[in-house]
Amino acid sequence: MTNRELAKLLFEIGDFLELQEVPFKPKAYQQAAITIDSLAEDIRKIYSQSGLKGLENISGVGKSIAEKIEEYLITGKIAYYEELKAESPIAFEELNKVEGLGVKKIKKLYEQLGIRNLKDLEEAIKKHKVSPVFGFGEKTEQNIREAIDFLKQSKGRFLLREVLPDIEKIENRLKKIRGVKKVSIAGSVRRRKETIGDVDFLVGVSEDIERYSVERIMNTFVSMDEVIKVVSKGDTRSSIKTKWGLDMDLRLIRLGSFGAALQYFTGSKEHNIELRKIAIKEGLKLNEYGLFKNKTKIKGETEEEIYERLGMEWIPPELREGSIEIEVAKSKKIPKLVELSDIKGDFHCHSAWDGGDMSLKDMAQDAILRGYEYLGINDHTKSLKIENGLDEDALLRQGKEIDKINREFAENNIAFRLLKGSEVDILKDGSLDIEDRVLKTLDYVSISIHNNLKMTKEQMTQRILKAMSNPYVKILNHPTTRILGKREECEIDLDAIFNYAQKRSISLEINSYRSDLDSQSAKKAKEMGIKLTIGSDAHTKIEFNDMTYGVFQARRGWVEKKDLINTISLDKLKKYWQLKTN
Ligand code: DGT
Ligand code: CA
Ligand code: CA
Ligand code: ZN
Repeated sequence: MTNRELAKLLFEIGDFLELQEVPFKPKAYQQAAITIDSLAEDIRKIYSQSGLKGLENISGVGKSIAEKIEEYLITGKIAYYEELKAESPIAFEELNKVEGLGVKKIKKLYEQLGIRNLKDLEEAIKKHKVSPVFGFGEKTEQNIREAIDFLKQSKGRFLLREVLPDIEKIENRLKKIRGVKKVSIAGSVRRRKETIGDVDFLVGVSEDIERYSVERIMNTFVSMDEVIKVVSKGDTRSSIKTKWGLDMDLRLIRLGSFGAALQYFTGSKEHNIELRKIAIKEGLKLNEYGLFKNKTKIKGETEEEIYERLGMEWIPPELREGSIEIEVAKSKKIPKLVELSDIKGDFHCHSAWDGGDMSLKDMAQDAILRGYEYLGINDHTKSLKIENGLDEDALLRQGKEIDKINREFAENNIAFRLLKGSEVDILKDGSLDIEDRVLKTLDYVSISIHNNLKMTKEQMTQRILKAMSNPYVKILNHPTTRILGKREECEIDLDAIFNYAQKRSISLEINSYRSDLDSQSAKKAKEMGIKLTIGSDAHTKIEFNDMTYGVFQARRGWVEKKDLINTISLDKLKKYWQLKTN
């Protein structure tokens, strides 16, 4: 993920410059960061093909920034960044992680209270020093306190979305080591949990592997560029700490036991305990080396044969949480879970109109390349001023542009359609941010809560129910407003929301970026017959890829293709939502 890492660095350079009140430069760095983050192409490839000139050709990247990118690609570092960081009295990275704190607030806290890091901030909050600082009300102090607690709680766990590409890169590298026959990721990563504690790699080798081969595999693993500390190194297991702070284990497994090890180390622990009980009932013994009868190994090479011998279907890792999956597998009723390739469109993405960086046409073209049949443009609305929310007029104008693009597709016989949507803000009183006369011109209306999150459960629920009563609403986005890793869900009566969604055939979104709905709630909605959608919430091209993580979330909620709306074809969608054909 060089693009993203680099973008983060450049963004931080911008932040440091902003802290120092340097004019203009911060914007330039931040703009370059946003562009690079959204590049479809790997920046290393651009550089290897076209050198410094290629970098300068990226829009928003001037000579000076291009040189810093080059330095990063060659050395893995930017000296200018290191200098700024060393010079800065503030542990900016740390403070910036606190939800609700940005450059301006951090600067004010430093200037007025001398707060340099998280510890200082905690102290100041304890002594109620923060609220009197102008611009910081009682409520902000409370919010900051909660955000710090949240940070501390989630410490040590990583968002799968943020680390999986790096993990897969390492997986692929392991596959290429001589002597390695098989590689699989196990543990919570294989179960596609939304957060993971560490990474568990299994490496399969032949029964008669030579010592030097074992050495080579382990040496390669512990000497990768990403390693900052070797925790342990042995013949069957090694552990490392990576530069991201993420720990990784590698276990060497003989192929004859690979399935058993994969089953065991995939977990979850709860699932394993249940499974072992079943083995015992059958007079067998199950462990990471195999399934044994007396002292003889009867199964071990593949997971499938182990589950089969225990009288059940193979269970997708996403379902292995020790709930009902084993019962269901015994009666051979494990559903066929939704897959990324089932997805035919995305209803949640943002265009340049509301501050994203994709033109409508760019977005459509990207969606076509992904094999989508439709893409719903779902920009924010006017009450979200920082997001450049659209007002009624803008939405109508945008609708005209979408019509025009769709006409071009039709003329060229391209069976693809941009849909006119909107992510209409639910105001404090539950009314919608856009008038009905405009809502009715759209293909679909999706609604979201973004502000005033601290209401009582009763108030919040009433607010959402009222918004859902608008006749044009088709989707309730991120129903609990949680942003995994950043913000807890708000107080809300999900049962009431689900009941009403069921009654009015309103679809609920699984938002990829926020992991909201969570998998348990998604399962419940599915069981009630509520149709779900998975939305990427992309603001940049690269974020369309986040659909993958929404699919994982859905799979963990037992969701099938038929439970989703954005798995149906354009033709079916036209009927389902009664879209006007054009
Ligand atoms: P994580 O790393 O916290 O996100 O979660 P996991 O599930 O990856 O847990 P981890 O890395 O501690 O262990 C990997 C798997 O190994 C776990 O899912 C199941 C198996 N395992 C670990 N410890 C035990 C245990 O004490 N009993 C059983 N039955 N299985 C275990
Ligand atoms: Ca793990
Ligand atoms: Ca582990
Ligand atoms: Zn959105």
